[in-house]
Amino acid sequence: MRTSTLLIAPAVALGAMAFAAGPAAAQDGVWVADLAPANNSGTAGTVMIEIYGQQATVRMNVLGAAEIWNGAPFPHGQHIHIGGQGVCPGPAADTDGDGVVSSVEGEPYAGAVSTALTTQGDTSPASAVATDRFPAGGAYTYERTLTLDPATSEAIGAGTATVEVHGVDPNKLPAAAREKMSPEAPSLPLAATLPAACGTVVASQMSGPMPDGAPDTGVEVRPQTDATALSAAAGLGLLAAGGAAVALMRRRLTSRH
Ligand SMILES: [Cu+2]
Repeated sequence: MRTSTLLIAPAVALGAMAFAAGPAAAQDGVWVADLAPANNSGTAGTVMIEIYGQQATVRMNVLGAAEIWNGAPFPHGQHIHIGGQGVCPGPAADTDGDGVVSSVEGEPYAGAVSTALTTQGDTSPASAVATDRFPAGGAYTYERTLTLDPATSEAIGAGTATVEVHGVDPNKLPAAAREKMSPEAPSLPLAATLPAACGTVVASQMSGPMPDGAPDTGVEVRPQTDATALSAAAGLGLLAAGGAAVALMRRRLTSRH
C-alpha cells in the first residue's frame, strides 16, 4: 500500500485544498473507520464517510462476512451508532455470559443505532433491522449519499460515533448463543443481528475537519469528486482487492436492485 499511497498523494492534496477553500461546518471532511471482527465473525472492512453540510456519502468495503442465511445471501444490518463512548465493546461487555456481545450489551460502549446504512429508503433507527434493505453476502461494497441528523454529525465530530456491521454465521457462535433470539428483533435469531465488525469513526489523516478560523475566500466549496474520493479510498486500503474486483462486486451489488 505504500506505493499506491505515494501515487495518490497529489490527488488527495487537491481534495484537501477544496475543503480549505471556504467556511465549512466542523464535521465537513472525510472520516474513516476500520472495522475489526467481533464475536468470532472473521468479518472486517473499511468505511469512508464524506460529509458536506447535512449530506454524507458513505462508502464501505466488507469482507469475510456470513454468506448464506436460509438459502439466500446473508443480509448484513449496518449502522452508525452514537450515544456511547465511541469504542467497540470487548469481551467484558458480555454481561449475560453467553459468550457473545450483543448489540444491546455493547451499547454503553459503541452506542445505539442513529443511522441505518440501508441500500434504499429510510435510514432512521426505525430501519435498524430492515433485513431486505441491507447489503448481503460474504463480501460487498456499499455506497450511498444520505442525510445525517445533527446528533450523528456532532457525534462523529466528537469521536463518539462507531460503525457496526451485523450478522454472524451461527456455526461460529458458542452453543449458549446459537439458539437465542435477537434482543432487538425477537423474530430473528441472535446471530442475525449480532455485531460482526465494529470500528470507531475518526478523522481521515488525509482530509480531516476544518481548523477554526479558516479565512473566507469567497470560493464555493464543493464536495469532492468521485475520482478524488476513490483515490483517497485507495490510500486507505479500501481498494486493496484491486479496482477490477471492487468494480465486479459493485456490479453484483447493483444488479440485485
Ligand atoms: Cu449496528
